[in-house]
Amino acid sequence: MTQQRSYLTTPIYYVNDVPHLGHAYTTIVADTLARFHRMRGDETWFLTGTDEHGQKVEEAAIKQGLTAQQLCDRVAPRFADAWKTLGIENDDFIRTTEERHKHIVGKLWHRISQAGDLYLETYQGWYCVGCEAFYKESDLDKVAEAFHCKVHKARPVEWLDKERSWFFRLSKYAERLIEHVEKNPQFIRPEQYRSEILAFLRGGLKDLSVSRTSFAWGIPVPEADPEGRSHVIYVWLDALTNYYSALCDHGELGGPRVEKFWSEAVHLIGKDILRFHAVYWPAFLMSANLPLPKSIVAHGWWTIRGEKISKSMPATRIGPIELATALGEPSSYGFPIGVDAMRYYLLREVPLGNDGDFTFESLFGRYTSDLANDLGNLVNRSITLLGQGFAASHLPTRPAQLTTQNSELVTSAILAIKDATHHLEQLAPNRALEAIWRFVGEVNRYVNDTALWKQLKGDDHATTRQTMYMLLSSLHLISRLIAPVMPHTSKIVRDILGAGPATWPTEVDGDLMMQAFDLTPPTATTPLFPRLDAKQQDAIVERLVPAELRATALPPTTEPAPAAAKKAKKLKEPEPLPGPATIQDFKKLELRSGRVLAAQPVTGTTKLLHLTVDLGEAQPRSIVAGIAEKYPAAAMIGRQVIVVANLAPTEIRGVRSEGMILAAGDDAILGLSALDGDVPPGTRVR
Ligand code: ME8
Repeated sequence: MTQQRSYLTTPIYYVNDVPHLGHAYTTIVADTLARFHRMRGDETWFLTGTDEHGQKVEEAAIKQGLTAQQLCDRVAPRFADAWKTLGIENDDFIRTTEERHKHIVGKLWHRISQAGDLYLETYQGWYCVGCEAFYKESDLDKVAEAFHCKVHKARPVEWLDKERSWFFRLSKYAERLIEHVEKNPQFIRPEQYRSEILAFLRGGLKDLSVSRTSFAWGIPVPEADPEGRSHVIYVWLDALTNYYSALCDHGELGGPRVEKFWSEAVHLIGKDILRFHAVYWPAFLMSANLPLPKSIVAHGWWTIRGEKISKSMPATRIGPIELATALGEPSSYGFPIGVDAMRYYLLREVPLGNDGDFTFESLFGRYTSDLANDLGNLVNRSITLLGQGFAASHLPTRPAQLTTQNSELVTSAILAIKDATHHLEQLAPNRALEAIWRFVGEVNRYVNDTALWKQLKGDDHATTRQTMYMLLSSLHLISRLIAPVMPHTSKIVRDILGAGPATWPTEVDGDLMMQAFDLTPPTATTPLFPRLDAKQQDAIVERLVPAELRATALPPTTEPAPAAAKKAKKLKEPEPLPGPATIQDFKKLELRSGRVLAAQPVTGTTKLLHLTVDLGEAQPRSIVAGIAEKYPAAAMIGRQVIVVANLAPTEIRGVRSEGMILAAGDDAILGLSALDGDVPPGTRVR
C-alpha cells in the first residue's frame, strides 16, 4: 500500500470551559482516526488546542480580577492535561494567544483586505456571547421576555447597537461555495450536513461583521480605521485560522508542513459549529486565495435527558476524567483501563453524525456485555488456558493444514480486518467496533467449541498446539484491531503476549495471522474488565453525580441508595380520601407532559422556582413551582414533568404562572412526578 498523508483537527475549545464529555468525544474520535492512520503507516498530523480570545474570556477574566492573558495561561493546561489522561496523542496543541498564530491571522486579514473584501459598516443586531455569533431574531427562542440562542439557555443574547465594524464580503462567495460543495461530495460529511449547508447557501449569504470595538481581548485589526477606532478581529476569523497557522513556519503563510498536510486537512467538529467551518472558513480562504481543506466532518451532540451536554447546563456536566477513573483505576494495570472503557462506549454507542443520549444504563450495559462478557472474558480465560499449555511444555504450532474449524476462524478474521478497515475509512468507528466484536464473539465460540481445557488434558498434543496457535494469533489480531479505540487495552494484551508495537493488519495478516510476534508464554495479570455488580454501579453514579442532582439529572440506574432513602422525610399520616370523583371530574383536568427549558429561583423567596416549560405549544409556558428547597434550579433543566395545563393563569410573587407541575408530598415536597420514558412535550397524560 502506498503511504498516504492525513491531517486531522478538532475544534479549538473555549479556554475557560472545563473539559466535558462532549469535548472529550470529538477529541477521542480524532485520536482514534489519527491512530488508525499512523498504524497504517500514513504520515499523520493531529492538531487540537484552545480558543483564547473574545468577549467571553475577557468577561471571565474581569470577574476573577485577572488579565485575560493571565486567565488563559492559568486555565489552558486543563485541556492539554485532560487529553493526556485520556490517552490522546496529538502532534501539536495550538493556543490562539501564541505569537505564531497571531502573526498568521494578521497576514490572512491582510490578504482578505487586499482582495477588496473588507469595508466599514455599522452593525446592529443580536449577538450571543456564548457562541460568539451574530443571530437573526427568527433564529432565536423567546424565553420569559428575553431572546436565547438554541444552545445557551442560561444567558440571553445581547443587542449590539450600532457598533462600527469591518465587514467581510461573504455574499460574494455564495456561488463559488455552492459549486465547491456540489463538486466535492466529500467536502462536508455526513450527507445530512452537506444538504443542510447547501440549502443554507442557496438561501443567499449576507456579509459578515468581522471586527469588534466594544471590547479589547483579541488580535488587533492590522488595518487603520479612517474613523480612528481600535478594532479586534472577530474571534471566529481568528480561531478558524488555527488549522492553517499551526502548520506554518516562522510566521509565514506556508512552509513544508503546509505543503505536506494542508490539502489533506479533515476538520472534525460538532454540528453546532458547522456553518462557521463549512461557510465562513472556506470563504475566508477563497478570499485569501488559499486552498480549501479536504473535508469537514460533523458529528452529533451528546445529550443527557435530551439536553446538550455543555458548560452552561450544570446538570449535564459529567467529567470525562472522573468517568474514566470511576470505570477502572489506572493502578490495577499500570494503564488506565477505564479510559478505554469510556472511549469504547462513546464510539460504539452512536453513529458519528447522530446525537446520542448518555445514560448510565447504556454505559453499564455496554460495559457488561461487550467489555466484561465478550472481550474481558475472552482475554482472561484464554490467558489462563494458554498459560497452562505453556506450563505443560506445549509450544503453539502453526497448522500445516487448516481444519474446517480453524479455517472458519481465519475467514472471520479476514472479514473483521476488511470491515473494520472499511468502516474506519468511512468514518464509522461504531461499525468498525461492531465488526471487531463479531470476531471477538467468534473467538469466544472457538474456545468453547474446541474445548481447549479438555484438549490440554488429552493425548492429541499436535491438535492442542494448533488450537493454542490459533487462539494466540486471534488474540494478537484483536489487540491490533482495537488499538485505535482502546490503545491501553491493546498494549496490555500485547504485553501479555510479548508482542511488539501494533500495526494495522491487512487481509494478508488475516491469512497468516501469526507472523508478527515472538511466541512467549503469556503471563496472567489481574482480570481485564471485571464485571461491575449493582453496588459498584451505584457507587460510580454516586461518585459522578452530585447528590442534589442524582434523582433528577440522570436516569437512575438502580433504586436510591439506602443512605439517601433513610434521609428522606417521613410522610405525615395520609389524609382520609375525599368523596369519590367521577370520570367527568377527572376529565376536566388536562394533564400534559412537559420539558423544563430554563429554571431560576424567584427572587425574595426560598421555596419558589420560575420554570420555563415546553408543552409542545408555539411558546413555552412560564410556571412557578414551590419546589426550590428540594430541587435546585440547575437540577430541573432538561427534566420531564407532568403539568396541569388548563388551570387559569395566575401571578405568584409578581411572576406569571400558566400551569402547575405535579409532585408528591405535603409541606415537604418529596418527589416530582415523572414519566419513565422520553415523551414528546405536550403528550396528554391520563
Ligand atoms: O465552539 N456533544 O468551542 P467549544 C458532542 N471555540 N460534542 C460536543 C458537545 C456535546 N454535547 N459539546 C461540545 C467552540 N462538543 C469554538 C470552536 S474551532 C475553530 C472554534 C464539542 O469549547 C464539539 O466538537 O464550545 C463542538 O463543536 C465543540 O466541542 C465546541 O467546543
